Parts: sequence; C-alpha cells; structure tokens
Amino acid sequence: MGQAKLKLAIQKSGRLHDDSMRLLKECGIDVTNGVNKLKSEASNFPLEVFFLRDDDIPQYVEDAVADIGFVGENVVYEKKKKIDVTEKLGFGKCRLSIAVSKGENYTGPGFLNNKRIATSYPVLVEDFLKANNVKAEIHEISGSVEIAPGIGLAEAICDLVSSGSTLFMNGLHEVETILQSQAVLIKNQQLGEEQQAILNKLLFRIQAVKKAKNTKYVLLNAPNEKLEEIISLLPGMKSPTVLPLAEKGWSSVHSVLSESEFWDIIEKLKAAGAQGILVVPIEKMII
Ligand code: PRT
Ligand code: ZN
Repeated sequence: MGQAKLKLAIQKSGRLHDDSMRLLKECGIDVTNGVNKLKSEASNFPLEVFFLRDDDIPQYVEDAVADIGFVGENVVYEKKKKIDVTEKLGFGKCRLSIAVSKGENYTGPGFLNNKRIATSYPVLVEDFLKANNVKAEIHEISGSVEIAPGIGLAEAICDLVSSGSTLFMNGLHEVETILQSQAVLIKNQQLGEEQQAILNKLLFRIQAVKKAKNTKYVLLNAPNEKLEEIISLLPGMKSPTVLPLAEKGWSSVHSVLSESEFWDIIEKLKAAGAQGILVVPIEKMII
C-alpha cells in the first residue's frame, strides 16, 4: 500500500497560478510545474497537485477528485458547491462590483430596476438584486464584460475589479461592491482521516507563512537611560531581547512588530531616542 497523499487542485494558468505555487514553495514544498502537465507530485511532502481551470476547482473538490483546492472566493460563492472554506490565503485580492457609465447618476440599487446587467457572475448578482428588492435583467457573458455598455448590450455590468483601470478605460464607474474576494483554501466535506492529518500539517505551515508576512523583526540601539521607555513602546511576542553594546551606556533591542503598527511605532521609537533602527522580514513564524 502506498503512502497516503493529499490531492490539491490549483489554477493551471492565470492570475492565481504563480501565487499558489509560491505559497507551496514558502511552505517548503517542492512541486515541479511542467508545461501542459495535468498533475505533479511534491518531492518532499505527501501532496499531489492538479492543474485545472479555476472555475472547475469547486466541483472537483465536491466530487473528491481533489481533496482541497486554492481558488478565489468569487468562484466559490458563485458556484455554490458543497465544500468547506478553511483558510484565507492572502493573495488574489479583488472585489466584485457593479459599474455604470460615467455619465449616469447612480442613486442606489433602485437605479438598476428594469435595467440590463452584463456579468459572468449571474448567481451573485441575482443574490444582490434579491437582497435589494430590485428587478433587473441579467445577461450572462463569459469575458470582456466591460465593453457591454459601450456596445449597447447592457446599462450596467458586474465584474471583478482590482486597480480599477479596466473600468476607467471603458468609461465606467464603480457604484456598488457586492463581494470582497481573495484566494481561499477549500476542502471536501468528507475528508479521510489521513488526508485531514496531512491538511493539518499544510495549514500549520500556511499559517506560519501568513503570520510572518504580516510581521517584521526590528533591531535598534537605545541609550540605557531611555531603555524603559523604548521597551514600553514595543509589543513583541513575549518581551524584547536586550543586549549590551560595546559602546558604554547603550543597548541593542530586538523585537517583533506587526506590519500595521509598524510606522506608528517606528516614529515613536525615534522620538524616544532609538538609533540605527533596522527592520528585516521574517520568513516563517511559529508561535
Ligand atoms: O483559465 P481560467 O478559467 O483558470 O482563468 P480565468 O481567466 O477565469 O481567471 P483569471 O486568471 O483571470 O483570474 C483568476 C482569479 O483571480 C479570479 O477568479 C479572481 O479570484 C482573481 N482576480 C484578482 C482577478 C482579478 N484580481 C482581476 N482583476 N480576476 C480577474 N480580474 C480581471 C477582471 O475580470 C477585469 O477584467 O481584471 C480586470 C480588472 O482589473 P483592473 O486591475 O483593471 O481593475
Ligand atoms: Zn476561470
């Protein structure tokens, strides 16, 4: 009997492919990605990777062809398959938004009454319309949704937006966000015990990588008479490390800061007399 393996489905090519492969690599999992390969086995982790179209991933996971998948929440919630969403992965961030021509005076969802909306997300748009008591006609199209108003096919569109430049270039403006989306890990609802154990190991690594991405390691020099004040500014994982410097009256202080509090705290540290502040990335973080 062979060793149990976890089967993971990721996007074959497209916006999520590279980040999915990078995440595996950051988790210390080596997967070769041959051109036109359907699947590949990790050399140092019990994982088999299937390369598929993103739209098909929820179905494959529901059917247990794959145990887990990396896919956008937009696809997960549009497809409404029987799968569980287990972990947000922090990449592939975008939003699903309604947009209308720049000249239109949009006053709220009621504007959409009796209008035509072009989209590749009919299910999510229908949910939005129902929740807002609006009756509109949904035109499902599979690509280049943003040109629909320009060619007279629809008065509004609903599509994914990240920078907003596609909408801008097509003379459209965003009026409602109906979903914030990022890549997530989905899993089959009847995962076997062995597969669940492998998934737990993978999740442990993913969480360590995600935590590290949001955190920085900070080293600074502090005059001893200011040490107490400087230490009180640092949250740290437990308490900061303090080491004496060769120069008398000075210490080196090491600590860990989250990305969000970073700028605020750095300014306060400087004001309190800290010098030679070094901020370095953390590769993995296990707490
Ligand atoms: O072949 P396959 O079916 O696998 O790929 P696909 O063509 O369906 O999907 P792909 O590779 O375009 O996108 C995969 C996933 O990436 C999506 O399901 C989202 O979860 C995520 N994602 C993140 C995006 C975007 N950002 C995004 N900006 N998907 C699409 N876009 C498109 C959008 O549709 C629009 O055309 O980019 C354009 C808008 O971008 P901005 O920057 O101009 O606003
Ligand atoms: Zn797709």
